[in-house]
Amino acid sequence: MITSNTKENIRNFQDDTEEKKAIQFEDFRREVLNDYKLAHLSRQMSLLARREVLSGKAKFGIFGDGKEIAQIAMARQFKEGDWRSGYYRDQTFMLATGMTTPKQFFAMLYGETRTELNPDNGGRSMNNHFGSRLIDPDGNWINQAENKNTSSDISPTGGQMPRLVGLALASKLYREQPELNHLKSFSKNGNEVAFGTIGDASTSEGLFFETMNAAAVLQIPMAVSVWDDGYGISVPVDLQTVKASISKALKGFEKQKGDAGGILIFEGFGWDYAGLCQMYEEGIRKCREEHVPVLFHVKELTQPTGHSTSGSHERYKPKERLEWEKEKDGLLQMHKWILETKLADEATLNRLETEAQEEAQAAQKEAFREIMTPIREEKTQLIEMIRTKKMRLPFMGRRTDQCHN
Ligand SMILES: Cc1ncc(C[n+]2csc(CCOP(=O)(O)OP(=O)(O)O)c2C)c(N)n1
Ligand SMILES: [Mg+2]
Repeated sequence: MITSNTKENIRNFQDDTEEKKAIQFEDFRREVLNDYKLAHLSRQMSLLARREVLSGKAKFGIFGDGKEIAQIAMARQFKEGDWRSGYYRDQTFMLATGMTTPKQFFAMLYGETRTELNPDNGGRSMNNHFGSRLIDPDGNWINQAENKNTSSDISPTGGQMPRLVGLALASKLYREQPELNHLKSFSKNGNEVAFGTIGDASTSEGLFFETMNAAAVLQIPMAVSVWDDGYGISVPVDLQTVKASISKALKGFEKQKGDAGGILIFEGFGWDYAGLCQMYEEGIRKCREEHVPVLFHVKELTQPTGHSTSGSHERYKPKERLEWEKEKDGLLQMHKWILETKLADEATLNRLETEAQEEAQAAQKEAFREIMTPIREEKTQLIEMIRTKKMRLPFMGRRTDQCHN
């Protein structure tokens, strides 16, 4: 089985037997190309969804474009029993872990209220606000140890943080308290990790610091990723975070040799697929096995379509920054890396991009058809009622065919 440790894998191929090497390489190549296609699928979903909002078919949209590669690397370490508490940028992670589908993403965008079509929030929250169902239709707990779980996103940024302490502390208690051993559907001996995500600007909130401090003291399996795209809407990071870097700001929290408390701090670049895969593998292994909290500071992320459908980042980002963002786009960088490492040729990558685009379009069309079908049926019924004058008008208390004018 190929692990996500991509740099190591490339090195290991050199020491193995020819046959094993060929099988391993093929598996590895397939995984990388699947990730590449998924990144493009998610990007196409963001682009299409923005168009849907701007053309009036949905009210508002906030998406995960620019954060695809890092989320795929994080998702590789997310296992059954784990929990996420994150925010509206995480669509790629949700797709990569199988916790949502492209069609559900569009159903959420359109505000679909039927939970079978929009299980994440049933139209009760904004788009890209995810959530797992925890109770089955009979009111029983769904087995959390066998499922991948996400707590419900909320719109106040930073609000997802404190609950991570509870989720991660639960795993510590399940591991340490024998009297909790029988609760098999909630934990597998406390081997779960609570994955958190937060934007660079939102780390300025008190909730973030309280969460990091509590986890550092309690030594619980909590892994927080900061998606650092250098902005909180129009506010650049140097006006928001001391030293313009949350990993520098948290240096005093860092666990040193011999320290009882503290967190591990990792830094990675949002466009470096291989480096991110390696970073998450190492960090999550320590977090899961040793119950030490981890901070992943993912820097140099981009935001190709801007903060949300309510604005245009071209109006506040300098020209140089916009150009830099194009160059550092994770999808473009991954494309270059695949060609450089000769994992695939240009034609293969182009084919995957086309397939991704077609899948996004099909999902969008189907979700729109599903939300519109009952609305159109109701409209037809209403027209029919008016036409046959059988409608009771509430303000008249009479049927339309009893009205004189
Ligand atoms: C408590 C709170 N304050 C303000 C807002 C409005 N708001 C929504 S997103 C956002 C910026 C967040 O920036 P960042 O944390 O860097 O995340 P990004 O969107 O860049 O990924 C703000 C200020 C909010 N939703 N909640
Ligand atoms: Mg930001």
